[in-house]
Amino acid sequence: MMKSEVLVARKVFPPVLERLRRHFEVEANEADTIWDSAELTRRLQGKAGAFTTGSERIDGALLAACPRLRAVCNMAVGYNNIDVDACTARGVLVTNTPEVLTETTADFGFALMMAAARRMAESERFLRSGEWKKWSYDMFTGSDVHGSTLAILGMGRIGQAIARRGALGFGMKVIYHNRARLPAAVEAPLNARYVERDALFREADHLLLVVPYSPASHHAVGATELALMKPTATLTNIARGGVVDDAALAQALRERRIAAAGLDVFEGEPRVHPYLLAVPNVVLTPHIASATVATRLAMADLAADNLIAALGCGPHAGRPPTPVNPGVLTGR
Ligand code: 8YV
Repeated sequence: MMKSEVLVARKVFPPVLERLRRHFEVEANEADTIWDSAELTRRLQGKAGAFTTGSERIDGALLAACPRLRAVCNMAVGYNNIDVDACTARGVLVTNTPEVLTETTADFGFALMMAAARRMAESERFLRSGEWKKWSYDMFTGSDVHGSTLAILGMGRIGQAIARRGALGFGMKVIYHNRARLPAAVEAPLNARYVERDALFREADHLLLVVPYSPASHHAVGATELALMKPTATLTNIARGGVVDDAALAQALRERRIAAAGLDVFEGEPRVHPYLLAVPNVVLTPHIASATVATRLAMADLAADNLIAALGCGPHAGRPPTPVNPGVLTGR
């Protein structure tokens, strides 16, 4: 039987690529170049499947120009880089990588929040630059994490994993806001309290953003929300750039209207707003919340499993483990 052709749009772990090669004719991006949409469209000609990451944009125009495409398997839990409705309309299956990154990403979100609260990046820069001449009583005093109020916007899998760390490990009071209130059985072990949106910003000592990006969450945190926050509060974003208005945040940080921020994602990344680069009270990391070797491998393996099954190969042929638009499968 002729093997289907697939495109692996970014460099991945060699064993994952080898596994895909057992089932498909694979065009791989060994140079790990970021292709623009024209180049991506050109490379996808004749391909039945695509292994993508958050860096590739799959929209209606691309789909129209790639009529043989049947599956887009994203190596990410978020899929705001993909127009899912356009895919569904064309019978293209979309898959993502939930679960496998939950705990790793929660670890990082918590670490970033702690780094912001305890001014770790700012104080390290001070030490490295040779400015540390003496101890002083108020040098890099921050705000406590233990016993404080942890506010979570977006109480999905990762939000709940962060809440567990805060409630069970650090004695934090957990409040959250979500599209829908969680069942009491989920709230109870965390002592988590559902609050209205404004109350979340007002009551937060440490606010963590874990909402998926969509037009509804665009600039969910802007000047208005920042104005509600305590001057001692921190804000940590491990969700997506665009959930926060980065210019408004930089201004609030500069004017110390909130104490500090931890940011792993940015509007228009890998570009970072120059104002954010200029303020001291922010910890900046390059979208690495899921970046442990084990988790990235699990994500790549799951994306590969999805692609193999979506294109009718392997032991789970026709039953990819984590479809985003499973309705497409029933139509096949
Ligand atoms: C990825 C992420 O590193 O899973 C997600 O949604 O944001 C990260 O884990 C990134 O999207 C690369 O695909």
